[in-house]
Amino acid sequence: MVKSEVRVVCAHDCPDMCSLIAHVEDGKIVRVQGDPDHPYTAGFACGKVNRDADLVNSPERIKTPLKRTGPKGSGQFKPITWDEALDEITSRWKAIVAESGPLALLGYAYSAHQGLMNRGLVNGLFHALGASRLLAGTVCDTCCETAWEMTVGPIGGADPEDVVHSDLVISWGADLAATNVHFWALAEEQRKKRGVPIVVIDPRRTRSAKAADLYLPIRIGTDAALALGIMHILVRDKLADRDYIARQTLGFDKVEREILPKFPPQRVAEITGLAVADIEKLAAMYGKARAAMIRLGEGMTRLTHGGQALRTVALLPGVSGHYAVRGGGALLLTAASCDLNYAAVRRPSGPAATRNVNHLRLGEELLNMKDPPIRALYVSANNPAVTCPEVHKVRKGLLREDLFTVVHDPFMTDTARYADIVLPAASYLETDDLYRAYGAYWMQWGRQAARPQGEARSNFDVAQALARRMGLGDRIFSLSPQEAARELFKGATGPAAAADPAKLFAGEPVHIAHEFKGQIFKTPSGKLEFHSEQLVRQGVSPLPDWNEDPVEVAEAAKWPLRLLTAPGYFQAHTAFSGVDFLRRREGKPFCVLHPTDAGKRGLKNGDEVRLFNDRGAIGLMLQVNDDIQPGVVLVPGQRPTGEAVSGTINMLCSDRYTDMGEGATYQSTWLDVGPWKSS
Ligand SMILES: Nc1nc2c(c(=O)[nH]1)N[C@H]1C(S)=C(S)[C@@H](COP(=O)(O)OP(=O)(O)OC[C@H]3O[C@@H](n4cnc5c(=O)[nH]c(N)nc54)[C@H](O)[C@@H]3O)O[C@H]1N2
Ligand SMILES: Nc1nc2c(c(=O)[nH]1)N[C@H]1C(S)=C(S)[C@@H](COP(=O)(O)OP(=O)(O)OC[C@H]3O[C@@H](n4cnc5c(=O)[nH]c(N)nc54)[C@H](O)[C@@H]3O)O[C@H]1N2
Ligand code: SF4
Ligand SMILES: [Mo]
Repeated sequence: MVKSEVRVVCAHDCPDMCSLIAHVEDGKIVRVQGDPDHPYTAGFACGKVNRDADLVNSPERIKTPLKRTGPKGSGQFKPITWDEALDEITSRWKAIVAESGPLALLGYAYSAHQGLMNRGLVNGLFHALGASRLLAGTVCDTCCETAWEMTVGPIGGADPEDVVHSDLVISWGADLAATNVHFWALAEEQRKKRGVPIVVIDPRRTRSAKAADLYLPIRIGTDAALALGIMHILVRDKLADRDYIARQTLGFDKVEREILPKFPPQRVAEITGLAVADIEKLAAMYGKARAAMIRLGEGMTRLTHGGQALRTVALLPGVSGHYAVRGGGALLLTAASCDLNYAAVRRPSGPAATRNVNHLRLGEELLNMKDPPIRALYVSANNPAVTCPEVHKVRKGLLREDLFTVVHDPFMTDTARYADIVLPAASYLETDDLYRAYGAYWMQWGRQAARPQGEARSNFDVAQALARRMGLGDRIFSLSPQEAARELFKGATGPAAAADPAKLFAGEPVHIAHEFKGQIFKTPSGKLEFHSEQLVRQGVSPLPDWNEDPVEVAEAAKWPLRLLTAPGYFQAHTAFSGVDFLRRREGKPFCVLHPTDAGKRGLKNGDEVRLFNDRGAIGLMLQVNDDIQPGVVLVPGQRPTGEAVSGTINMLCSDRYTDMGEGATYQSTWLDVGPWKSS
């Protein structure tokens, strides 16, 4: 037996970007474990990825290209060869382009493979073709990203490893024990070694909240009010850093005059549902800390006023002055500080602008876009028939007889069932790629550890094959993954540009943190912007504030429960649904109600229940516990329809936009829950 250990990089959509060791026996991956030699991810992988040998070797993987034989959506296919599949795809695309122009094509690819080649080159293909352009990520992080950019600028936040210098850690709208396990481990170590307190602000008593020194069960959508309340107290108690405010920030005087008087602790308590004593306690801890690090989550941004919430919290370290201190400040994302030449892969050629399609409005655009309508859709590393809001519309769009749909995925997903052609995708363990973390300052080359299962091919490989058949002559479509990765360094700046290619391509993790000189602001003023002219131009209030959203108020008057959505521990979206062990660990798709709400409805733990609103009804299992608040229904993750009693949660969520970044508003969903049987 030939045994080997290959150093690889986890490509799942996760801030940590673990370095991993794949154990290979006779060409088969038998085990995946954390790499002990990585300074940050430090030898352990999460509970999901410890099972990634099961993911690659899953009997549910698609082995060959498939062509539809039954009606759309029926899931009836026959195997075909790669040549047949690629010929059919490109001859259909060429005919569509000849009749309707390239705008009739849409590439729909997102983040399930985080590798810069396998993620980027699919976009590069459609960019070069001049197709309609996907505004990718609106289902996920464009709201928080835009809110951060309007406040701090397009630049990374605090280095999570600097938490060794922090004297207070605040996890604000993130369940770190689920979604950022290495930061969580490092923060807990600081608590054990140095007594650094951890505060968690979350409407749900998460694993992280249960382990926290102070837990604030905030009402959904009220974070801006809490942050303004803390600012109010900092000013009142003379804990604001006036020198820092004068030197590094813009517009605080207006906030102090016009906004803060509206947010005394008593009013903040009424809005947030928190006790005045807890608000005072948090403000005192924060104001007296020397270096408080706020880990900002995306949780608070998945609703109508989400941008305003994140922006307001991101302003807090400007009042305390903690942005100047190592171990202080705020961390949302880090990727914007890695200045590689991404255009080489993502935009090799093609028009500067075409026609935009918002990622979360896929259903709407498939049904209603005109001149020309979308006639060909290529989905890669994305499962919109489950993960996109208004799933009914998405599925209706995918049923269009005049739409030619190709899905590239390792598994037969709900989306793939609607395809005309399904292509088997290689997993990250079967591909070469370059990675840079989005929640830490690391970059690493990940080597292919095994040959792809069956006839599976990587995103990179398929994008190149399609490009060549479409007659695109750009060099990037004929380079190897490593040659293509080298293109990213041409014209790159900062620590990533200084990486030694010999070490990098040998698989060594490369640290890409800038030297710490305090948080840099890349806003138009070069300062932290309490007042934002950019927001004025977007028609959004330029100052941080908290107001009720009239649409939410109207919905709340109609329906008794608000949706709370959060990642699953063992099922990250749908990417692990091909692993039987993890499916069983997560359990059948479920929702959670507070005992009061369950009692009122005569429902008990383990019941099958019906969740419904104006958009439709779905069926899930019920768990009853007081980790969530009355008036809320928690639905963790998004799960395929086949696993649930019936349907999937995005059947109940609208495709309305957030206030900033045109992001998704899953949590601006109101509904009711009743017994399943009576429906
Ligand atoms: N209601 C509700 N909906 C949500 C959210 C929520 O909180 N609530 N969260 C949103 C967020 S944050 C996100 S990021 C999205 C995620 O939604 P999606 O981007 O759709 O993510 P996944 O479900 O992970 O699906 C990715 C698909 O990619 C496939 N895949 C994995 N690796 C590869 C590969 O290397 N190549 C190819 N071609 N395919 C691959 C997987 O098998 C899977 O079918 O969902 C969003 N939807
Ligand atoms: N295990 C696992 N890991 C994942 C994922 C996964 O699905 N599973 N998904 C990956 C992806 S694509 C993403 S985008 C990231 C997401 O990661 P993040 O968005 O950074 O944070 P989450 O851990 O999702 O935390 C969301 C938390 O916010 C809370 N929350 C909801 N509404 C509010 C609110 O109004 N205010 C406050 N303060 N809190 C609120 C929720 O209860 C939840 O605990 O995680 C990535 N990592
Ligand atoms: S913690 Fe994140 S990066 Fe690490 S193995 Fe798990 S999913 Fe991958
Ligand atoms: Mo996401």
